[in-house]
Amino acid sequence: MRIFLDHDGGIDDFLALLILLSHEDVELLGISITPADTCIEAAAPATRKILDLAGRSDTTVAVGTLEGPNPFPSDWRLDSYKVDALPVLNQTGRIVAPLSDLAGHEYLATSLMAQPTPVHLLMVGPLTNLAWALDHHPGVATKIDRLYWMGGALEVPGNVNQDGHDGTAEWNAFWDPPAVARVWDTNIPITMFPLDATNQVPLDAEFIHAFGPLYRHPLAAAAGTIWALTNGHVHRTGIPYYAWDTLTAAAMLHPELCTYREVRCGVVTEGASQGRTVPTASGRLVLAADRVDADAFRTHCLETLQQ
Ligand code: AGV
Ligand code: CA
Repeated sequence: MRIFLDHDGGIDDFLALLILLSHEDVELLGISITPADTCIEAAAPATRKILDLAGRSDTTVAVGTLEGPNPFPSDWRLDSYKVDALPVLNQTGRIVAPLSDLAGHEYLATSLMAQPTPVHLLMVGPLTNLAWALDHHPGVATKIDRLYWMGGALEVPGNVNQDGHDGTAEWNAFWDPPAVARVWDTNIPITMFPLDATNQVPLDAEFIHAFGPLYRHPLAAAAGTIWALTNGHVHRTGIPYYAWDTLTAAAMLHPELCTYREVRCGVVTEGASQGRTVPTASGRLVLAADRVDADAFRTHCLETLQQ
């Protein structure tokens, strides 16, 4: 399966990458990073170190420079510095996986345009880079077999908790609402993984502890260590940390982990509900992940990451 990944450098994004790397049949064509839920200067080396750890140092990473209107909280963004410093990712003291000379959006567009046949595009952050690519290289739409996107909230509350916002939006949509509208305005087949689905996969200490006995497997050691950084989140905030992006990556490769339903939805681009994805009869048709087999997902993570 040929896949291009765009992630935005959150803890969960690195786990999504680890899931891709744990599948031998995944041909990872390249990675662009969106500077959203991250400090990009830490996210780029962390991403390259994960590629090196997985023996995929031939994969190129491109640093995104485009920003949406609504910044992420800085304490979330700083998590990327913790990931980049983890001993499990710094065992050799050097980085091999190359950095692109191109900015993230340009690398995404160029890589897709170079594909002989359409590929899967996995986006686990805002849609900013793809929106730019569509505006500047309209042909990219024909190079995407299907977009798999972690984002949106359909029948459940959003997760944005900011002054002036009504809380109906999910963060990846809220960071850059016009980008969602731009992507919606295409014929690209889309499977979205909204909070309705990802709310079913909160992380808990028992699951994270289960990686301990797998520590001799490099990808499991990295996954367990990175996930351990989220431990206690629920005690500090009252809200669990979820496997939002990890589920999206796993279900792209193993669709049977979820059920799906067709939904028509629009996106609010301005005002107090900006970033809200609203089911409406006049909206754009997408496939939305619905029910999740959470036990199968957890088992899948534990089994595949020990490859
Ligand atoms: O809204 C979910 C998205 C996912 O792509 N991100 C985290 C995942 O990478 C934003 C987010 C929501 N709540 C968060 C987030 C939290 N408590 N910490 C960090 N990021
Ligand atoms: Ca993310």
